[in-house]
Amino acid sequence: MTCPIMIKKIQKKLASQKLDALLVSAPGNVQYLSHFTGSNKTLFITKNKCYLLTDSRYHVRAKKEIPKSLKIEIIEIKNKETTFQKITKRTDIIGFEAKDVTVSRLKSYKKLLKGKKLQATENIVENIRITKQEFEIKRIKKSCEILGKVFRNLKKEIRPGIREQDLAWKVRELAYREGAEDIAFEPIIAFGKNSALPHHKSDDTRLKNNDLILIDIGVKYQGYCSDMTRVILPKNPSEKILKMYQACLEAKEASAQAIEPGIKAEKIDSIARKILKKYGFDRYFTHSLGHGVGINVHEKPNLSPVSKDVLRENSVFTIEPGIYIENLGGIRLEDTYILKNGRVVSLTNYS
Ligand SMILES: [Mn+2]
Repeated sequence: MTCPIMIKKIQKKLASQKLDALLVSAPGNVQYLSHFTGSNKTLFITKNKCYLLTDSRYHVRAKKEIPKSLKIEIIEIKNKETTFQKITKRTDIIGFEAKDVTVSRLKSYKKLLKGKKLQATENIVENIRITKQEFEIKRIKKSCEILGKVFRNLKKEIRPGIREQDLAWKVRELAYREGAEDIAFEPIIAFGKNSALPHHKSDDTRLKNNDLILIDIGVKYQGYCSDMTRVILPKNPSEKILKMYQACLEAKEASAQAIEPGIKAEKIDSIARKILKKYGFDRYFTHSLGHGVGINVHEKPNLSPVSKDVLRENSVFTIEPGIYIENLGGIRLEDTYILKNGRVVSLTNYS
């Protein structure tokens, strides 16, 4: 389960980016490399060493969670100046994660690392995370399995008059009951016209008889997320809603089928967009086709028109075409997929 090889991969990247060390601060990246789940954590990786910096609240927990085999030296910060002086002794050019470091943190890094050259980096760890390891795949599969159970039980709760927020709360309850450690994000439960907002905030809207129901939910299991969206159509849906559903389904299936290892994510996005265009709905598809899923519910690869990412063997990602028409309603169909043995398999295959 442990993987010193991942830290070695980062150390190799240091050389190619002309860095002596990298400060990893994005919580998902630190968790990925160290398995430490506490909230105060920074990794400092040099060409041959790796330190985890945390404070007195987390020191013991870090020792418990970080496998010895990773050879990460855990340092409890008592005095920032002396700690940073000690670990950066043999380094001159130090990379930091530009997408994570705030202006004020950069200011403090500059003060702490006086005399060193600080270099902005992007996606060093994120790009490695695109290819999932076996233990990660197991956890994601389990997370998706729990999500299926949550969805099945949630359907039993649906009845006229229930409020969106009642169902959203039920998702939490069912997730815990089925063995998830948490939900992966605030459940999106949208009735009727509310579904035209891609990320509607579940409110006190009550379910009426001929409402469609959009349910976008995800859970977390041992640190790993799942993500799925279903639309439950009313008994007598309008022609237009049926056509929207059909278009999303076709876009989702065609884009999933086109995936193979090494394909550009941007190309998959364009396949879905072309199908929606055929139906005349392309201008109502206002977000990306999908995103990677792992420690974060949104991570690389990004399946969008401007993405530079590539889908690889053992990538896990969503495909979620949507059509949103104000004052009418919205359809989004989403599954979490894995690219395994050259084939795309849905991990959330629940009807
Ligand atoms: Mn999603």
